Amino acid sequence: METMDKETLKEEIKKQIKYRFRKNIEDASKQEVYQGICYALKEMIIDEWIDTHKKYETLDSKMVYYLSMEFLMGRALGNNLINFGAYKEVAEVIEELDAGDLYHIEEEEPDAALGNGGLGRLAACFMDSLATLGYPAYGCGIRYRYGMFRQEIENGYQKEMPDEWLKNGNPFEIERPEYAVEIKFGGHVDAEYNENGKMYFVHRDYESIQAVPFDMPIVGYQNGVVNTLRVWDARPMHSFDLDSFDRGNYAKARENKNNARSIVEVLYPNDNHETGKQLRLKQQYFFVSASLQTAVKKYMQRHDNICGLADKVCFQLNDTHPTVAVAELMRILMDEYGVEWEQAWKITTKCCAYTNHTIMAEALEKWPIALFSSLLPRVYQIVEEIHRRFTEEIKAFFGDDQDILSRMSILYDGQVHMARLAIAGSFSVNGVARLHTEILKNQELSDFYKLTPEKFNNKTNGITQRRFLVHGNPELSDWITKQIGAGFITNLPELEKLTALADDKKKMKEFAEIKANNKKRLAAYIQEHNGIEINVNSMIDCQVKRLHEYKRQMLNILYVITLYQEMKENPGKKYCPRTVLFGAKSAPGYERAKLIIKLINNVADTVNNDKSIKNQLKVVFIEDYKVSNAELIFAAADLSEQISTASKEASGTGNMKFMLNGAITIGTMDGANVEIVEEVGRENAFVFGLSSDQVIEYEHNGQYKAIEIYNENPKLKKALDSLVDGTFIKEGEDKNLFQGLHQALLYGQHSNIADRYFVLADYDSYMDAQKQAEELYMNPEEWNRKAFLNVCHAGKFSSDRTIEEYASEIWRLKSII
Ligand code: 26Q
Repeated sequence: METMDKETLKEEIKKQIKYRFRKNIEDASKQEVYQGICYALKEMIIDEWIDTHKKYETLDSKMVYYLSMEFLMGRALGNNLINFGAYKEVAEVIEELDAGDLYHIEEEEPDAALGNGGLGRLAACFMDSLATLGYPAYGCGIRYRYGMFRQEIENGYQKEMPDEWLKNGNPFEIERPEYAVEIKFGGHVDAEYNENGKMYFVHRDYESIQAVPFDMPIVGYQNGVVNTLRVWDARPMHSFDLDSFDRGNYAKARENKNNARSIVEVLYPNDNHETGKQLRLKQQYFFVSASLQTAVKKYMQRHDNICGLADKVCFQLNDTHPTVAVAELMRILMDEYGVEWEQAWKITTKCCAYTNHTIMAEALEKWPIALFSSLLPRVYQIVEEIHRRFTEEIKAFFGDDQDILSRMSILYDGQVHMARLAIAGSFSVNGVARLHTEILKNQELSDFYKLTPEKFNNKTNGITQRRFLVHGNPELSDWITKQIGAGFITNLPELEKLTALADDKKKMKEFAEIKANNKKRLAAYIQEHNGIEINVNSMIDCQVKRLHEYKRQMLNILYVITLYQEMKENPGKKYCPRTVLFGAKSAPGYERAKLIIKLINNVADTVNNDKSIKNQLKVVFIEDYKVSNAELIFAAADLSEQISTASKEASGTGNMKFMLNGAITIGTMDGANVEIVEEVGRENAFVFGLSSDQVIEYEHNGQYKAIEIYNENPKLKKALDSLVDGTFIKEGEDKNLFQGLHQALLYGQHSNIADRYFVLADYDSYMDAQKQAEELYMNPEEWNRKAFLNVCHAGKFSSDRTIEEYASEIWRLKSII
């Protein structure tokens, strides 16, 4: 907040460039200017960063440790400048120095893509809100050498390229070798007895790896608070094994070194899908153990009795990925601090809280016992004992019911069930949207809910308006500030005050112009990165999110195909001009998802090159969808596609980002869409499709027959059959390329369930909803008004609200401001 005057700022930037690159600013590249600004800014925030942590210590604040395998941060510079309150000054200074413009300099920064999608981005939004609200918090994660892969589209196919985000260094991070800790893998455990005959356990013949923390500043919004995201790097314990070195085997001596680093080499690029790879479990234990050891050590520096830990520390588990924390905390308490089991369990279950992000069965984490116990022998022993006691508890409550035990046992069928361990070891279990939490309580986790109803609670997700409005859509943000002041930047419900302007023609025209400008900005990006020209006067219709069958990009492309076929049948007819944008990464091993990407690209090719369509329909697959280009897309969108099969999308957060930027939702009653529609009013959205109850009912009774729908609906039949009649097959391609997709929808493939995600069931009502959208779009004033009301009613969906709820209802934190 202590900003410098502009002249000092200029000197500082020039100085940084000079010392780091031996260059004067006029000779510096854009990358060098970018780094110069980062280091100058770092200098400005460093005192507040130090002071924030001093304050936490002096106040002996209770602290939340947000344990997450993923932090999808995106770029830091722009946001740090905004939150620090120096964005406009720096932008001016850069221009005065003739060093380019800030928008383009920001593009020099690679996205920190240490996450897959929603779950990782949520963690990043939470970091921003925690700092802005002044809550004592650490984000704890892994410093992956390679984050989410860079996506290239080649011939319509996804190609994965390594994400070398650290290539030019990471200006904001600080390495903290003095806080390195030891992590132990493998070996075996021996029981021994001390002189009093008390048994204790010794872990022997393990392999040690060193965890070295890197700290990244999380700047609160103009409040003097700077929190820390701490990501762990892995190193060999000793730089090389002297023993083998002495024997002259240098290569062997280096081997161990490579092994250690392989733990943090790469983010697993699977979203909502479990893989069961040993290295993944290593990653989990690695960062959890490092974070917990550090938290406990820090606590013990200020307190003499470990028993009060839960008064000062809370570990929030971001999904089951860090669940080994439950057993690791038990281990630390018992083996390192001599706490007895009962007492240790009390402490642990007062410290841990678990957030569930999915009900998709294939995402549930399970580890083969053999793998788990050989990698973490001592931790496994503890899991066994937790299991034994939990089983007693289940039996005492439900009786000896094998069905119930098969659904609740931590150890079952040769596997460690992580969600069950997380629930048993936590005092809080939360879902991420109201509907999702209800499904957890009444369906997926109903046994656990019966056993411990007091643990269950909802925390509807949110997003940070600092990134997704102030930074991503500066024109709209400035305009809103002119209308109602800047209060919404830290208090999003103030957007409600805008509602009064909905009847003011002039203001509504200004609002529409901002959207038009943002479309031009996006068009320039697409032109530069995809080489495609888009019609900025068309409806910008966006579906950007991970590629997953349950998210139903398939339903969207089927509509596109239908529309295309209609246009071909009615050559003279005038249609609502539409640009359909897709952005999506597929897990590299998810073949059907990859085929859907190929289908979208082939449809795009056919449609975009068909002269008879004129400018009425265009399809664009945006390569390498990521946080930084997402910001541009949200700002420019007219229509927000949120079309998952009801009950499958836990919350969604892209839906909120679109709403905040004045796009209208076309969506199912799934996840947070339910609450979005509740806030904005059903008349200001396009709602369609089966309800979650209907979907769940079909899943139970097996009565759903996709083939009947197909046979009874000629339009749908025509659209679907175009997948197998060669319409979208290019020269030289296998004419059966898309047969698998056709098959999966009509008859089922591999899994043998036809149309698992009810695409055909929702096709008709989706068509209707799309027709309504087109009709409304042809009436620009009406469209604009509804889009505007979406902005006005987006206040609930700030992650500030979400974090306030976590802080008061789960963590019991006190703000330092
Ligand atoms: C698990 C095991 C092995 C490898 C990878 C994984 C893995 C990785 C990522 C499993 C799941 C994820 C990510 C899940 C996710 O992003 N879930 C989304 O969370 C959002 C925030 O709560 C919700 O809005 C979305 O609805 C939900 O899909």
